[in-house]
Amino acid sequence: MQVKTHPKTYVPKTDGLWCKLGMSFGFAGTWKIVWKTNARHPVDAQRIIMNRFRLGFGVGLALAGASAYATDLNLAATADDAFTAFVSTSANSVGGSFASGNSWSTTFTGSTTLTPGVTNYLHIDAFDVAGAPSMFIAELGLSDADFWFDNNTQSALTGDAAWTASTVGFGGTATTIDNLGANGSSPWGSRSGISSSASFIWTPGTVADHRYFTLRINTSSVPEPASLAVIGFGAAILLRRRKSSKA
Ligand SMILES: [Ca+2]
Repeated sequence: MQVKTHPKTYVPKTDGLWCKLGMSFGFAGTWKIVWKTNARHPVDAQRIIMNRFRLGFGVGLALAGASAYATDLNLAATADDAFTAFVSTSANSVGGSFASGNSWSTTFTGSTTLTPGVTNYLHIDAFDVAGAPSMFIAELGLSDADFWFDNNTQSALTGDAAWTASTVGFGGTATTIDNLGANGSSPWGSRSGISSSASFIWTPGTVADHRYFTLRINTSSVPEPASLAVIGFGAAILLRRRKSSKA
C-alpha cells in the first residue's frame, strides 16, 4: 500500500483511501473548501471526509459541485425506422430526451447524466414509419460503478433479459419481446458502433404501433451532495460549540 506523506492527506489504516482538503477563493471574497479523494464510492467519500472533521479539521464543508458524483449513461443505438431515448426517475413517466435517430443504417449516439441516489430508467420510444420490417438495437454503458444495470455490470445490450416492453406506454401493460437475431443478422446486417452481441428486438403487434422499451438503472441510496455539505457545516458548528463550552 502506498502511504501518502502529504501533511493534509488523511490515510485510513485499513483500506488505503485518502482525502485531501484545500481552499478555493472566488469573487468578492467568497471561498469554499474543495476536496479530492481516491474513494470511488460516495459512501466511502463521505466516511473519510467525516473522519477529517473528527480529526479536528473544524471548518465548513462546501463540495465543489455535484460533478464528483455524476454518472453518465452512454447510448449507441438505431431503429427501423426511428427512436427517441429518454432518461427518467420513474418507470411510468417519460423523462427528458437525450438521443434520437430516424435511419436504421446509421448508428446514433447520445449521453446524459443520471440523477444520483435514485433508480433511473432508460426509456426508448421506438416506432415504425415505413412498414415492416421493424427493430430496435442498442448498446448502453455507465461511466462509473455508482450505477449498475440488472446484470450487475455497467454494460447492457438489447437482448438482455432485463428489458421490459409495452405497446401502451412507459409503465403500461407489459408485452413479450421478440429477439430477431444478433447484430449482423439479416436483413439489417452489422450495425457499426454496436456490440455484435446486441440483438435486434421488437414486440408482437401491429407494425405501425409505437414500442416502449425500458431498462432499469440501479444505485444505492446515498446522501445528495447538498446533504453532505449540510452535514459538514453541522459538524463544524458542533466542534465550535464544544471548543467554546470548554473555554
Ligand atoms: Ca420499417
